[in-house]
Amino acid sequence: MYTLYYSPGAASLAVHAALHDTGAPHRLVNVDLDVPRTEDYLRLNPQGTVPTLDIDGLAHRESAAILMLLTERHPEAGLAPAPGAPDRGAWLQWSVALATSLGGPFRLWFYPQDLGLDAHDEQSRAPIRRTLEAGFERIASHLAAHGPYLLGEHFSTADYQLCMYLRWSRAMPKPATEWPELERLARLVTARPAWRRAVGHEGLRGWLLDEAQ
Ligand SMILES: N[C@@H](CCC(=O)N[C@@H](CS)C(=O)NCC(=O)O)C(=O)O
Repeated sequence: MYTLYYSPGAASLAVHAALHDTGAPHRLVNVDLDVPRTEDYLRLNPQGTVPTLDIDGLAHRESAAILMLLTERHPEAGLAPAPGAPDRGAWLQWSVALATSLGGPFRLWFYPQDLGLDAHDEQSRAPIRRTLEAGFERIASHLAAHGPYLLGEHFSTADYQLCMYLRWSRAMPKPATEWPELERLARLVTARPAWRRAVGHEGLRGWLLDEAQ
């Protein structure tokens, strides 16, 4: 049995959507990130972050790793190229690259305390913004040549990761949807029934979903 510890719209969203794709029964626990985590939760996840996916009593952390684990446990869901398939390496590469090149900077964007700051100012925000926009640019160029998904014609969990990060940029000075290839991918991914179910359960509104209907 799966239990997903999540917070609406957080790094748990990609995992939540993938869980719906697997069709596996799962329980959801909403972790309030505005208050200190409980001792019980810190035992599951010492960093106090979401997501945590409990699988039969064993806690798993890190959204990219959990997504990879789900693809391994549910090969029939078709969420990743099978081991040995030609584009398996590209899928592994994107899964890790997105977590580091977008996930890392986004963490600094939303958590200035990670940089020892109480709050961001223009000066502290500028290099993070440049890094994220350079990442969007690189990914958009890739999609222009090889899209519409990261692996071409085939959707994979890496697209869930990317879509989640693109969503996080929606209040940035230059949202990711200003890159047409990124907007196209976001529309494709947010139209998936599993994504829609996840955002519905999390009570999220807007961001392409309403516009796309
Ligand atoms: N690299 C981690 C990042 C997890 C993360 O930072 N989650 C945020 C929400 S998006 C969180 O739990 N923040 C609460 C906190 O740091 O106290 C992952 O992808 O799972």
